[in-house]
Amino acid sequence: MAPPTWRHLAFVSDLHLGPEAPATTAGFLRWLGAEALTADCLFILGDLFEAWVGDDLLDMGPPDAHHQVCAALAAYAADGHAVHVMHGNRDFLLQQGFAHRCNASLLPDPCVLDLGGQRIVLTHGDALCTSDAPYLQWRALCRATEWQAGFLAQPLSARIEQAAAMRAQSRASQSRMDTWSDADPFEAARWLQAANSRWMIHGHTHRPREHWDHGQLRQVLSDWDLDAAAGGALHRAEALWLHAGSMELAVERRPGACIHR
Ligand SMILES: [Mn+2]
Repeated sequence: MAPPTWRHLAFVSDLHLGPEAPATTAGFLRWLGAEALTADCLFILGDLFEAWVGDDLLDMGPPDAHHQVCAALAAYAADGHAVHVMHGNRDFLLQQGFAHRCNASLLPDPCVLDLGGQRIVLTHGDALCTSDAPYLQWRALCRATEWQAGFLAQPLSARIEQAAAMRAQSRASQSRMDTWSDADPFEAARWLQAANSRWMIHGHTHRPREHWDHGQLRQVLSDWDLDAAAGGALHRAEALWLHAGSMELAVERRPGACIHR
């Protein structure tokens, strides 16, 4: 249940921040210190980071983009903004050490945001991609406590190496596919029905748009990418805003960061 004092809510996902995305990371930090200050609450619906190998990275690794982002989120939260973070398929190992450091709370996936009686289902979106059976198998494995305990028991350097190998493998399999998997609208409709809701916000698919179907609204968040090679892929960075008035709720998509460098 959202506190009734919340008027402006910002939603982002799929920023894929980290040392390999310096422009996107800088763009997010700028946004957090400017436009995002008008939000009462920030929802990060998965894949804030390109990879997360364990919260101990913040204590042991040399300071890098991960530390910068966490420090900026902590400052943002200290300024009075609520920060809620959901796991994505890249940063599912974010745990309480991270949350504590950023003064953020971790959201279960999916969860329902009750905004003045309007029930909004929030999810990263990867579990909606039901046509990708191998991925769903991997998802079930890597979300299991036992797998995570085994992974986290390895030294940090071994985990960093392993994560890089997994990302390389994932990139290779994506480039072999003509289209990468999309959310299944029927699965989304089932989730909405189960949650007694008609409104869903998710990310993951990098296909930002609104889907209206049988009176149900599904809003897909934009990914952020300000590092794409010039002349190649488009630079993207967008936040979804909800503005709660006394009578109504306004929805807005706004550029999340200056796309000119
Ligand atoms: Mn994702």
